[in-house]
Amino acid sequence: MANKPDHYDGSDIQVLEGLEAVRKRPGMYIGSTGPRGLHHLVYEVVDNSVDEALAGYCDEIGVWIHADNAITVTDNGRGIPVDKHPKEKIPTVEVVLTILHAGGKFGGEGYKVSGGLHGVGVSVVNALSTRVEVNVKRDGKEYAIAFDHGKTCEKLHEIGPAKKTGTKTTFWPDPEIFTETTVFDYDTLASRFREMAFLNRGLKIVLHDERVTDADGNPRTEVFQYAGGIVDFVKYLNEGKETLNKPIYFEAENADGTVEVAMQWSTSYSTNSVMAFANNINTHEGGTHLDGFKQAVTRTINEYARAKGILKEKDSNLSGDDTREGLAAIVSVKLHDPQFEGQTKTKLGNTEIRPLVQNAVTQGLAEYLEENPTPAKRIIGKATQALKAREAARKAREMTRRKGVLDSFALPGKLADCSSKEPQNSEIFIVEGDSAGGSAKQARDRKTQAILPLRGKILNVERAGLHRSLSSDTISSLITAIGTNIGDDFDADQARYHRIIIMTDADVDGAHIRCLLLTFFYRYMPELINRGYIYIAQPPIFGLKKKNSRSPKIERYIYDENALGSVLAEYDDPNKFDVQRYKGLGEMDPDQLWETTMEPATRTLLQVNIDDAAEAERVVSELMGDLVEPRKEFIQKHARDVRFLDI
Ligand code: 0RA
Repeated sequence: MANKPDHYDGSDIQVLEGLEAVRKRPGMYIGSTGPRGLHHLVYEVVDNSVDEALAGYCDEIGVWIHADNAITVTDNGRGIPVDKHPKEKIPTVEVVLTILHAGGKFGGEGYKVSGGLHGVGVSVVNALSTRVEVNVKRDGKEYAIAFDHGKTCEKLHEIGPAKKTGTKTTFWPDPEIFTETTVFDYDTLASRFREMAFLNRGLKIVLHDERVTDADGNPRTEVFQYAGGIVDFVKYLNEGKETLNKPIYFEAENADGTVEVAMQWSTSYSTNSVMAFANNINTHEGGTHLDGFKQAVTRTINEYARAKGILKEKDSNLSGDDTREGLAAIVSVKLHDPQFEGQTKTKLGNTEIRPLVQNAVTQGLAEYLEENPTPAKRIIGKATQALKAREAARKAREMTRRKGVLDSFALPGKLADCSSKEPQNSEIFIVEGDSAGGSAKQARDRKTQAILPLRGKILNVERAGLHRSLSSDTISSLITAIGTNIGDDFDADQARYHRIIIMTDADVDGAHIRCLLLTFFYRYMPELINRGYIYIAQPPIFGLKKKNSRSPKIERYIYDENALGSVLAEYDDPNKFDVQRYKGLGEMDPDQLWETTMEPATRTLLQVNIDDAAEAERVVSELMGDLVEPRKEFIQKHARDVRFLDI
């Protein structure tokens, strides 16, 4: 971190307001009270330790998920100050935990590089927890303080001597706030810490899950630490892919901030593996740093290709998409006063950072290409191939358009459209198989629900590439039904439905088709995922029917594979039921399908999001990409639940 403040004590802490407001409107501070908001609590606490690490005072952070779903975060930093706060007249650690916005903002000196999505501080975690305990080791002593629903319940007191320094925070999220769930998801936390460790070279984060123990009773433990930083990040993104060059890395710094870039091309067709971060926050919506990066890559590659005569005078320029096909890249900037804009506040607005990124990339990439002619040739070859494929695909599209296939006036014949023409009120069920499609057509609310049955498997777009995918019947009917088009012509505002619901059987084939569909959306319509338009239907797995009853009535449906036992245990006499296992949607009659899966008032839908785009991208290609070994391995590992997006 630049400009380390040489003096810092309690008086620097800016005191703003109390915690009642946080409990009244938690969503304003942590985004939601759903699972995302719950996990933000952890990030908020960990971010403070990361800042301590980035300031150079801490090199290890520990996180424990306890069996009762409490979380402990430890670090070996300087310890939160315990001296009396000059204005508040209470220990600084108590100010930090009880007064909103009392973070360590160093009044413009240096920059707080992490700071959760909202950068709200640990007092928010305190406000939203039934209990928080903080232990501080400093000045040869260990101190403890505790809070109940945000209020100090045990004043700061000394509990013994201490040789080292550091901070330990334990919190119990309040189930009255997090009404949906207080259960932490290991994978969600692990991905975030992995990302943090990639973005901050050398930083060590150790995650322990005490809910899962081995034969000796040791909790599941994973260490995230990468000596290569973002270079290791792009290697990770490209795992299982055939790469064209060793990762390229460069960094630059000026008064506005720092930029680090790592990039590596592979033979993949993906153009959305470029990830941009600002102060460790994933800027999903892009911004000035990403714009600068893209411009620099496009220009530098075109200039090189022209200079070497690979692009002739008469040839048209390579487009940005051409130069980025198969590119995995991380652009990470750190700046003093990040301006986050956009719908989800994940778009960087600072204009001063654009030239810094642009110059660094132009210089770094041009130098790399000059000095490494062999991989340079492969990279240019890949881009020119992409250009040819793009032109071929455009011709194919024009042909099919002429034939009326991709024409929005000619909707696919198999589509049973809804009567509503308002996308906000319209949804489409993409249904596996004609027979389930038939049931769904009978069951649906024709006003708002459209049905598109898919026959058999859809083409694997990851392996096929755009050109071949477009000539597939299933893919083109999907594109036409949705209405957005793809590629250069893609326009999310043309989506004919704002809920696109994948409805497949609860078996391995169903899971496979779901994967293929998600790959398709991820590759060609990622904006629809970002907008939250893509969902997965949840058909029941079991039905309980009264024994010997002649009525086909199902007493109870069960949606969770693991819940059968516990549901049966709720009944005095579970033997009075026949348990039916639904292998396919086709086994339900239209009424049952409506009641269990389609009726908006009672169904559950899983919303697909790209929160963890890195993992999604990686797994999609591991599962679907060119190399056979990783795919086999993955399918063996995840044979039961082929679930790969954060849903
Ligand atoms: C401000 C000043 C000092 C330490 C910290 C903040 C600090 C905060 C957290 C939160 C979690 N872990 C932390 N570790 C340190 C120390 C100032 C000094 O020693 O002079």
